[in-house]
Amino acid sequence: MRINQKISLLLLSLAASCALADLPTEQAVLTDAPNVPPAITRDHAAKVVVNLETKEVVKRLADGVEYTFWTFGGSVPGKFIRIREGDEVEFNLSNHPTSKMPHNIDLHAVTGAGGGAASSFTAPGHSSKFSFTALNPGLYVYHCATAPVGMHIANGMYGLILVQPKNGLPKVDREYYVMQGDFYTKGNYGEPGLQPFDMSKAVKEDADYVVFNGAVGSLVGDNAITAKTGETIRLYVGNGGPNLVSSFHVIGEIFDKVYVSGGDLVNHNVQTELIPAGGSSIVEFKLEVPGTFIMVDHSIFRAFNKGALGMIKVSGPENKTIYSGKQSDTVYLPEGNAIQSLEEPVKAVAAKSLQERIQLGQRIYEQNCAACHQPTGEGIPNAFPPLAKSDFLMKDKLRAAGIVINGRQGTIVVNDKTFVGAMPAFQLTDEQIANVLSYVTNSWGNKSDGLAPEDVAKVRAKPQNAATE
Ligand code: HEC
Ligand SMILES: [Cu+2]
Repeated sequence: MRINQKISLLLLSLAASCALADLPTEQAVLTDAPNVPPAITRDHAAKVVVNLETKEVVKRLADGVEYTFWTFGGSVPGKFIRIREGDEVEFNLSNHPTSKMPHNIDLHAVTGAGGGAASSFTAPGHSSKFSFTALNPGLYVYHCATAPVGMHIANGMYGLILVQPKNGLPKVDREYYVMQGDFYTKGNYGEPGLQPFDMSKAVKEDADYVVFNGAVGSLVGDNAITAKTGETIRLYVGNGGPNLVSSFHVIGEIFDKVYVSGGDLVNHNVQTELIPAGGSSIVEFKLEVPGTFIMVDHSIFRAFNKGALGMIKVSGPENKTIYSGKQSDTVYLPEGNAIQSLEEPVKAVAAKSLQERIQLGQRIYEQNCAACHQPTGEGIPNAFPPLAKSDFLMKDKLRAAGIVINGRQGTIVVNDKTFVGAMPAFQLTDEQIANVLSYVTNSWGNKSDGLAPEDVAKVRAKPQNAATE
């Protein structure tokens, strides 16, 4: 290299760094969900260096189910980045040498073509550098934008960057990072093993999993986020998609304050916040009472059947005025003293065999008895006696028919356990009672030759025989 070339290169690099020269430099603190970097307290802009690594990793998607996630920083969602409005960000994206794919990053916080995508395109084992100035405050999604874009996002390549407003955000007691995403696997929900990505399900938007923070149960049980009564918490909520919009809701709480779409429009008293794919929201609420508060996507099958369920465990003293808890549970018997079956009496088809009786009896059981004695016949300790392997039931089936016809209250001993309660009388036909008792005396380990309607008719003729023992 000739000497004048060297000098001109030196001048060039001096000119390039000149704009940043008067700003102090600092390293960005990055965190994994559900943690959020500490609030930025400085009152001036800085040059902030962000080092982020893309990495392809096999991790748990659900119990027994693994998935090859493509990540920003080793987990889904990607690292939370926190900067301040006006900061100049030097962004270094490194793609781990073991990656099979090139990756890049499109930060929605960037003003500039592609949000950084073209400038950050990085092959495995390479690093790219670009810079931007954070002009707009707000909570922004970032994601990979390498073709096929949908596939990179579907594999988990998204995260949040908070551009803290110049004047900061009001102080709260705790901040957490929650990000929803939908996943598409060859096997259906829960099918075990290492599940490959399913492109055709993704195109059809037919998600097998909809989860918070990259896996079913990542915010449940011991992994729940926590707080104490009297505290105010702030959730930075993002939605990576790739396809589905989130109806974000916390059961038993109301968002006192919402920064709509992660911007500076503040809404109050919100039950469910709509978070678009590639969008965000900041929600805040004070915790007045203890308990476990469930976070869901209120497109509710996603919560209970696809994984979009998390928990906030709040400890502290009760406040019975704000929420009493259950105050009583009494027997409710409208219109006289017997339960009118909602089912039409079976008139036409009478069961012919014990097998048919058991079959018909099952539906009667589920509609009339299961609420107390439980679908499994096990009852509830100290409240409802078991029918499964009940010595009391199996000793005398006719007595049981009397209990269904007339009800029963007082003390009863079943399998050496004492129960004190009341069972209402049922307005069921002889046929229905014969069927339901044929079912319960032939289920869950019980065995008998069942009851016929004539047996029940005989008991009915002698109404008070089973009311008390
Ligand atoms: C509202 C709750 C409730 C419902 C509904 C109910 N039971 Fe009961 N059942 C009880 C209680 C409570 C007792 C114990 C009563 C006592 O303490 O004397 C009992 C006792 C019994 C017993 C005797 C105890 C045993 O475990 O063997 C039988 C048999 C029985 N129920 C069958 C039925 C059948 C069949 C139905 C549906 C037609 C039914 N019950 C619906 C609450 C209920
Ligand atoms: Cu990518």
